[in-house]
Amino acid sequence: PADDHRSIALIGAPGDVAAAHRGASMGPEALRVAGMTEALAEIAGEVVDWGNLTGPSHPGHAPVDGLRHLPETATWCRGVRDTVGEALATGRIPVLMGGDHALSMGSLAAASAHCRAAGKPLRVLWLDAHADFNTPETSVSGNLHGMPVAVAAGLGPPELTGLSDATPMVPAARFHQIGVRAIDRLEKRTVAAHGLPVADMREIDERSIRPVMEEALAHATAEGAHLHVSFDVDMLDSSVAPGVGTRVKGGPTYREAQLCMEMIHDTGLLASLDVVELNPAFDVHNATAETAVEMVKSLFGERILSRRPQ
Ligand code: B3U
Ligand code: MN
Ligand code: MN
Repeated sequence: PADDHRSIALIGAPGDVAAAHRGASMGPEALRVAGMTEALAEIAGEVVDWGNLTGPSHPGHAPVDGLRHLPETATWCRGVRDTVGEALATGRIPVLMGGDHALSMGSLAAASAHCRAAGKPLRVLWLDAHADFNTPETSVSGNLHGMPVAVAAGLGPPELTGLSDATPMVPAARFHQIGVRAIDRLEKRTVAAHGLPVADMREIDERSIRPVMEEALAHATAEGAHLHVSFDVDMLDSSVAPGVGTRVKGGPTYREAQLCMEMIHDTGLLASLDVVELNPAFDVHNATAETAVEMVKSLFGERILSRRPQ
């Protein structure tokens, strides 16, 4: 299955209303400048760039009831949900280029609706330095890009949990998080209370990346699931990926992250993808965007050398 060439829809979502720092809105263009379209065309076959969605710009408001820019975030997410849904309905692999990570609530709403209609199990691989499992009660910042996993799991304001007809759109147990090393104090309690499957950096240090990834992917493989990958670029060690709003030390190296991507490709199950939180305002000569494109190439099957199945 690893070699079937499904057509890809590239979807730009230049929204940064849910992030701590402005600038993720420049992400889609920086990824295009770094060669995203050409790379996918070369490796994966047919790619159509659907251009950019539009939505509210960053209002610069303070949080209201523990949430900053809730109506603006919901507007962006509805646009993402509908467009990602259209790509899935027409048999394409949607590649969402953010934008901040709150936009993934839109792609998860779409993936979950698609899977329910098709009777397919959904698994989500969340590659991130953060667990993004805050709620208005636990968040220190009020920023919604720290909350998308909680919202998908049914925790959060109805304006967002209601993006999907089904609540929760994705139960906590159907996530696998890789690379996590920054969780807020109260957020940790929610992660534990809901049994969110997190492979934190200590686990990766102790066991190494390959067995951790094998375990995370085993469930999806056993089920023949629709695998949604949500790639927050800040998952990468901050020395490799400075161009993000919240840099965190101690993440996977370039090679460890490449192995993650290669192993995901080998399952043949990748069915939808987010590339989010790239912030060109913090980048150095677009190097983080280029690194993100190199990761996406491996996700879609680029190999150093071809090899026999292991
Ligand atoms: N957990 C913090 C920081 C954060 C989460 N996601 C990002 N930063 N990119 C928060 O604000 O919720
Ligand atoms: Mn994130
Ligand atoms: Mn993050």
